[in-house]
This record gives sequence, structure tokens and C-alpha cells, in this order.
Amino acid sequence: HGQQPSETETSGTTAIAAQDNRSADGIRLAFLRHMRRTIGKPVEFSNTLDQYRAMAHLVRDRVMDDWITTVESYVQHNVRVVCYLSAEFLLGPHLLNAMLNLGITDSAEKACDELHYSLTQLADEEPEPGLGNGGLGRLAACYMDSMTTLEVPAVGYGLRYEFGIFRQEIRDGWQVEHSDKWLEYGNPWEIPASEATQHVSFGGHTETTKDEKTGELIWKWVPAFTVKGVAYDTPIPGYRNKQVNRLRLWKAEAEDSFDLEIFNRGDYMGAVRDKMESETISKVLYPPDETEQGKRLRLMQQYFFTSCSLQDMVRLHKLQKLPIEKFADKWSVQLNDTHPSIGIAELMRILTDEEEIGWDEAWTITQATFGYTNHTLLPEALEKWPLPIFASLLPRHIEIIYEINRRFLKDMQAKFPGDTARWARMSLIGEDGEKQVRMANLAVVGSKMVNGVAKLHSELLKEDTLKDFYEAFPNRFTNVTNGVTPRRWLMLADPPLTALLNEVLGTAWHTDLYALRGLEDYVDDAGFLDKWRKRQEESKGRLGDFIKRSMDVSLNPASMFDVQVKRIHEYKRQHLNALHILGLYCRIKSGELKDLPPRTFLFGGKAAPSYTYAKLMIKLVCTVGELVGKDPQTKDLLRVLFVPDYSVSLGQRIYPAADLSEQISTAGKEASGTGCMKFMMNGAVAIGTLDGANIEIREEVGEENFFLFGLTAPQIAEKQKAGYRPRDFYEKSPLLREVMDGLRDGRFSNGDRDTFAPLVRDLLEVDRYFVMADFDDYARAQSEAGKIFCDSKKWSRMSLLNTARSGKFSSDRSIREYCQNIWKINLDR
Ligand code: 73E
Repeated sequence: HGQQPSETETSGTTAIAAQDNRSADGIRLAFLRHMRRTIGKPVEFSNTLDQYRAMAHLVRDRVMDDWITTVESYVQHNVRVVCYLSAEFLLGPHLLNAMLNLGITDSAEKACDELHYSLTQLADEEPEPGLGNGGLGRLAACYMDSMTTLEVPAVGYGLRYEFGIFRQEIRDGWQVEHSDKWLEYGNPWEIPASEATQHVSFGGHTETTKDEKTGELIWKWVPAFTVKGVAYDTPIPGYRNKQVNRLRLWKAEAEDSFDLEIFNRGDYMGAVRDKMESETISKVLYPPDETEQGKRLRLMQQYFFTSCSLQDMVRLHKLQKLPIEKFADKWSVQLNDTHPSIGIAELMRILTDEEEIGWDEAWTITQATFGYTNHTLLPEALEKWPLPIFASLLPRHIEIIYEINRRFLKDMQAKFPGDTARWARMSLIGEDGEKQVRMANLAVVGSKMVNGVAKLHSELLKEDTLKDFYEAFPNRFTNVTNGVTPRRWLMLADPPLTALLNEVLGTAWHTDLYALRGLEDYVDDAGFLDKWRKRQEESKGRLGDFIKRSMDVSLNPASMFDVQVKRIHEYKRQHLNALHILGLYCRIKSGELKDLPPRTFLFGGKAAPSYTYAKLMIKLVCTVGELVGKDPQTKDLLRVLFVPDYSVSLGQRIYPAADLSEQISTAGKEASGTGCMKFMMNGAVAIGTLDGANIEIREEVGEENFFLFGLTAPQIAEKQKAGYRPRDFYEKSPLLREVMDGLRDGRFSNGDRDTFAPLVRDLLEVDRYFVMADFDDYARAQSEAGKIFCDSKKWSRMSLLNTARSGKFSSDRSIREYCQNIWKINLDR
């Protein structure tokens, strides 16, 4: 603190030398300086956006000071570096997070008070960098926070999308997408790194020549065009440790701003066309779509950022005068799903074609460099590239992949003689129908370690999806259960809860979340439980205020807040939740349910723009909301709200206010889930299936503090094999019948029988995700949760134990495991 040179400042009439640039005075003066010099306005003419920007710049200055010292110490100690390659980094707003990690929030608040601003209002001006779709991208952001906090030298590498995830509007119950112009007013959190610019080639053909001396074949790629990669760095500050790591995102630009020769011939449009085509590579974030269209561009994105990143590592490696043969000793590259797995072929190309290392040594280095994290078992999400697209874009890489495959299959033929079916399954090239490059197979073959993201998921990978590979390389497989950063998801999201925890536990839990166990001492303390309940009600009040302001809807803070926020997907089963609410509606209408405690059902999440079914699920939720909200018999008991445009910042408002956390995916389908962990830390009790991280949450919190329902993964597999008939469940359950009949007959939708017909038909005839099979048991678990909620002491006890036992789900724990089992980095240096 305060070692940085002091700033001499003029604020209107007073000139004060700030002794400590982290004090309220220092911050106020720096704010006024940035208002003049960076924003260029007299402070009295500034608007809230200007004020946010001035504040962001002064906070960034303070992060930069720590950055310089961190970089210097990395270079000095020649540390091993983790490179986290990810197509998505869903960071969320920076300002308050950076202040929290630097420890200057109180000073900043004081400075704002003196200037008559509200820090939270000003922070609300920050456009959220939505460079991710959901869990996978958010996980990358949590891991950056934890790596820096644990002082792991790390670089995050990804794409600087000009347009992030679309903004969602709900119009008449339907999702409408709008483009996300997050860079419109500039981004104070990034710094272009001109020295790091790279060039990435595409297309063309390959040629071979003979080396005159050795007679060996030399491969040469003659590309059709190249694209420039410009690096933008975002500093990632650790929690109160003066460490700052780098997130390096690549922007695609044309090699020359336009072709002068064409321009001189008078063809201006032709001259800028190349520029526009190159720049589309980093234009927009891909939503996970099933459509074929756009595949080529997505592959270009993947190769573009992966190649830039590996070239950057080689550049830095040489800058430090390290021998290229030692590449794997210096760099540990983690592949966040298969999106960057083309990196395996790219590193082979760099090592063999450019560095002229022999194949065997290059392969040893490559395998020792990469680790692969798998995030999904859904077959439609396993990346496969049609061979013609792949070969035309990356003609050299397809040759390299063929060679990797030839050698690999030779090994497998020796290991599993005669087992031709197995060889075909394991091949890097799929031959069923159109030929394809199988990226998961490439990722497993080219990595030293492969991990799933929760215990069950890692087991299913070994038993099913990657079974052949597990049998070939059993030691390569491991598990690292996901985690989330308690700094953003507890401390930033819920300051009153943080204050309460600090009061009784001290602050050790900030970086050792297992210390929350100390809360268990209060589990029978009636006074404390009462405090706990009041705090929870206040959280609900704050969310209520926000919803009143933004949606003009009033919520009842005494009602149970029952929340499902996540991407909209059939396997996550938001429709199961909606059907259950319709069940409650029917039972209230018939007079069967009388003393139901009031409930507020909150939904949030985006559907992929081309995913028609998911969009229909949103419409269903909104239709149910309208139905129960208008009916005088139900409107005080049930309230259903779809909160539009779910995001990181909206999540920060929602998690602290939840009583019940909906984790109701079909068992075996959610690889991990991470929202469940954010709810748990904030004291929500889960209702869920034995799926993903739910299993470990229930293990930690105890079965009596988790509302379990539904078929297990083995039961689902069995039903699938035996031939699942959803209609049997419909026929057996009177409540389910009433709900499905009502939906079909238009009873819930003002007589409209058409809108939900496809959904009803699908659920009764196909129901890939076992909604019908799990309906009754879900309703049973829900009613149990409702009963216990009425006993507020019992509920508070469960809630408190959820927070107390959430220690395992800190991303600090996950990163420790990556360091130990995958990256081989010693944290007790
Ligand atoms: O279960 C989540 C998991 O918690 C999983 O569905 C998600 O990753 C989270 C973090 O491990 C995930 N996202 C994707 N695949 N799995 C994905 C696939 C394609 C494009 C974008 C994201």
C-alpha cells in the first residue's frame, strides 16, 4: 500500500498530494484527474457513464501497478506457466470485482459519498462483457480468479468478440434477440499489446521438397490468405495478493487495412472486402447451435485463436532464450473442451515444419503440453468437422492429423488385435456417412491428461463416451469437480451475508472456503438462526426492489423464492418446473390445495436462437405466469416470473435471494452445473436429481438437507434400453393427465390449442429427457420442500448448513487439484 508515487492533484481550487493512492482521498483525486484528462469533461457536466469510466480508469491504474511487478517476478523466476485456452470467458463486470480484490471498495465508497455519487449506480453503467454462453465460459472466468489468487502463473487465451452473447428481450412471452454492442463506448479494462501481433494462415495447398543434404521430405504449406491477430490484454487481479495475471484475447484484422492496388484501380468496395472478411472471424460469439450453417466460420475462429496463442507462447519461449525442446517444461496448455483442440495439430506443425524437430520428439513434447477438459456427454455437442470443410481450410493440419492417426491406429492394432470395430470407433476420422474429423478423439490422443468436470461425469466418460480410450490409456483419465469463485459469487453478490460471516468467522474463509464450516457452531442457536432468516428476507427485498424498478412487478418477500436460472435446454427441464406449477394451479382450482405457502417462481436464461423447442419452453413459462398471475384464486399464492436477459450481473442479484435452487436436469445429462454451487454458498436449499455436481453437493450437505427426486442415471439408461413409453406415465398419473390435457386443450392459454401442441406431442410420444417419468416424484419433493419452508427455523437451519458446507465448491479447490494432478505445479513454493 502506498508504495506507488503519490499523485499531485488539483480538484477545482484545492491542491492536495495524495499520500496513499488506495485511500478515499487518493481515489477521489485520481477520479477528478481522470474526469479531466481521460474523459475530458468538467466534473459538473459529467453523466453517470462518464463517472463510471473515470472510476474504471483509476481502478485500472492500481491494477496495472501490481501487474508490472507480477510480470517482472515471473520473468525473473522463469516459472512454469498455465495457458488456459477457451473460446469463451464470461467475466462479468470488472469494476466492483477489481475493487474487492484490491481491497479498495470502502475507500471508493467514501470517495463517492464525498462527490455525492452512488458507487453502485455508477457500477451499473458498466456494459457486461458477455463473451460466453453459460457455464463453460463462466468457469474459465472463475478459474482465472482462482489461479491468480493462488499465485499460479497463468494466461487465459481466447477471442475478443466484437459482439458477445445476444441481449434477450421477452416480447409477448417469446424470446427476441438483439445484438450486444459491448464495445460501443470503449473498454477501459483492456490494453492492446502491439508486440504480440500474430499472423494466421488459411486455405491453399501443401508442397513437399527433398532436403538436399538428408534426403528427407520437407513439407510446406502454401496458404491462400492470412489474417492478423491483434492481442488485447485484460489484467486479472488476485484477491488481495498484489498478483495480476493476463487474459489475452485475439482480434482478427486484415493484414493491410485495404488493398492499395485495387483501390488505385478505383474499386473501393473490392479493396475493403478483404478487410471485412478477415474481421468477421472475431465478430460474434457462437451460441451452441445444432445448425450446419456457420460451421466454417466457427472452425476459423477456433484455429485463429489457438494458432495465435501457441505462436505467442513460442515467441515468449524464445524471448527468454529457452530451447524449443523444453517447450512442455515451460508451458502447460489446458483445452477448455474441444474448441481449441486443433492446437494439438498446430503445435505439431510449428514443431516439425517450422522448428524442424523430428516427428517423435515433437509428438512427445505436444502430448506433454496439453490437458483436455471435457464438458459434455451430449452426442450433438461432441465436435466433428466435415472433412471437406476442414481440409480446404487447413490443408496442412489434415495431413498432420492423418499422420497422428496412422501411428495411433498402428498402436491400437497392436494393443487390440483383430478388434476392427474398436479401431473404427477410435479413429480420429469418422467414416459413418460423410467423413469427419473427430475433435474429442484428437484431444484425448494428443493430451497427457483428460478430465471430466464432476465425479459422475468423469465416471460416465470412462464407462461410455470415451470407454475405448479409457481402456487404452487408463492412467490418462481423472476428475476435477468444477468450482466457482466465492469472491464474486458470495462477497460481491451478497455484502450483508459477507459482513455476517466476517463477524462470526473472521476473514479466513475468503481464500479457504472450508472455513465456513465454523458456521455449524450456530446451527442450534435460535438467535443466530433468526438473524440468518432476517438477512435472507432482506436479500429477497433487494431483489424485489430491482424487479420492481426494472419490470414493474411487485414480489412478496415472505413467499418462497423458487429459482431456476441457467441456459434454456430440454435436458435442464425448465418445462418440468412449469408443468409442476400447472399441477399446483389445478389443485388450487379444484380446492384440493388450501394452505399452500405462497411461492414466487423465478426463471431466467437464454435459448440458442435456432433452438425452437427451447424458445417454446420460454413461452410456456410466460404463459403459466400469465395464467396464475391473473386468476384471483391463485394470484396471491403463485407468482411466476421470467426475468429477461439473464447474465452474470443479474445472477449476482438473484443467487442471494433464492430459497430453493432448481437443479432438475435428467440424470446423466448435466456434466456438472455450477449455478448449483452459487446457490449453495448463498444458502439456498436445492431440489434436484442425482446428476452432475448435485451428487457431490448432497454428499457434502447431507441427504437431509437436499430435496432429492427422480430417476438415476443407470435407471435412465435402463429405461432407454428397454424402450421408454412416456404415455404410460401420463396414463398412470391423474395430475399429470390433467396438466397435459389442459395444455393440449388450451385451458391454460385462452383456448389456444396450437402453440404448445408440438411440446405436448413430443412429451407424450418421445420425451428424450424423461419429463413424464420424473413428474410425480418431482411434485412429491416439491411439496415436501413447501412443508418444511413453513417451519422457518428448520428451513433456516438447512439454509445455514448449505452455506457452511459449501467449501468444496470454491474454484480455489478445483485449481489446487488441477495444479496437483494435471499441471504438476507445486503451490507451496
Ligand atoms: O454442465 C455444464 C458445466 O457445468 C456444461 O453443460 C457446460 O460446462 C459447464 C462447465 O464445466 C458446457 N458448455 C458447453 N459444453 N458443456 C458448450 C458446448 C459448446 C459451446 C459452448 C458451450
